[in-house]
Amino acid sequence: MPANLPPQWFVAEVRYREAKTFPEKIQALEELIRLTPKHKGSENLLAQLKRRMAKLKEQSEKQRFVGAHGAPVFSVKKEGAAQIVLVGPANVGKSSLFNNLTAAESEVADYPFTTTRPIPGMMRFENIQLQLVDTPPIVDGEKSGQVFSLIRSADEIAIIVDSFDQIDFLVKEFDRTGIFLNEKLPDFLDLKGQVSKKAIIVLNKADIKSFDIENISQKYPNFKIIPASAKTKANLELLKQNIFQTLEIIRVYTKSPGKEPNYTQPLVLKKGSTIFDAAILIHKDFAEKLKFAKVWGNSVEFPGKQVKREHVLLDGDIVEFHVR
Ligand SMILES: Nc1nc2c(ncn2[C@@H]2O[C@H](COP(=O)(O)OP(=O)(O)O)[C@@H](O)[C@H]2O)c(=O)[nH]1
Ligand SMILES: [Mg+2]
Repeated sequence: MPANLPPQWFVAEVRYREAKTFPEKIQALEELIRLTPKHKGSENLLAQLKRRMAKLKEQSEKQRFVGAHGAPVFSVKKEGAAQIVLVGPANVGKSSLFNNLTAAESEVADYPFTTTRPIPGMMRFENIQLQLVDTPPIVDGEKSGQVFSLIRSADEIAIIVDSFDQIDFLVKEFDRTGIFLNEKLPDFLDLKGQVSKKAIIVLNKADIKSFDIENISQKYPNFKIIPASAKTKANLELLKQNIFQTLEIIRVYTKSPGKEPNYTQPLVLKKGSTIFDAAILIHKDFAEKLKFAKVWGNSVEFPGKQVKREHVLLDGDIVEFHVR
């Protein structure tokens, strides 16, 4: 059912979007809520706006205490097809998992705060390299600002815990600091500082802990939840696969007419990408000269099908570009 928004609503929406300070934002959002029709068709929108208001007020409150200057920000140069940041409380086994999954080495100990700075390492998954980043523990949104800045620039985060209630705590902290997990931000509410992140939950120490997976899945339906053990190495392959799947990226192999595909260097694209997107990745000029392509793989009904630039690719497809 359409929301049938009045013209003033859109004016108020622009004002809201352009508001810089929290008081301005809150005022503009109040106006927006007032102008939203109260009927069945606008129910969802209204609920969304109210949720946003609650969050804004909370953040505004928080900012009063934090002050303007935060700690220096961590940053880790991205390498490979994507960057995945491992986060979680102290002593849950982040560094142990990191050491098992990558060729790098991060210090492990049975006391908290062994890891004091981010450590990058490469994890091979099939024919691509993904960058993992080990981090110091998250204490809370304020004390762990540096980890939160890493999260904001990551392509995915792996939330590592060894007990159920730690998930609740972390998800609340992310929410509070404007990090939305596995949730799309509505376009018209795209506020500065709010980000949407892909995330996976890892229940580590499965060798000594028992987790009520069903209960956890019910509570966090948007997440892939993987029990694993850095100690016995149980489920580490499954974890890799799920880290990859959560990224929602596809690998596409290029070939020249009459030649074999290049399987060693796939083009890595966002899920939903087209032939044109793939061509742009090679070169903008190349994409402009594109006439058509031939595709082998899951996205076509038969091998070698000729497709247009709008054709949506799937993981594992092979593409032969034809240019003017
Ligand atoms: N039983 C068991 N112990 C683990 C596992 N992973 C890590 N540990 C232990 O937990 C402690 C903390 O590990 P560490 O990797 O330093 O945790 P971090 O602080 O999250 O980086 C160490 O004593 C590890 O040996 C696991 O899967 N099972
Ligand atoms: Mg550590």
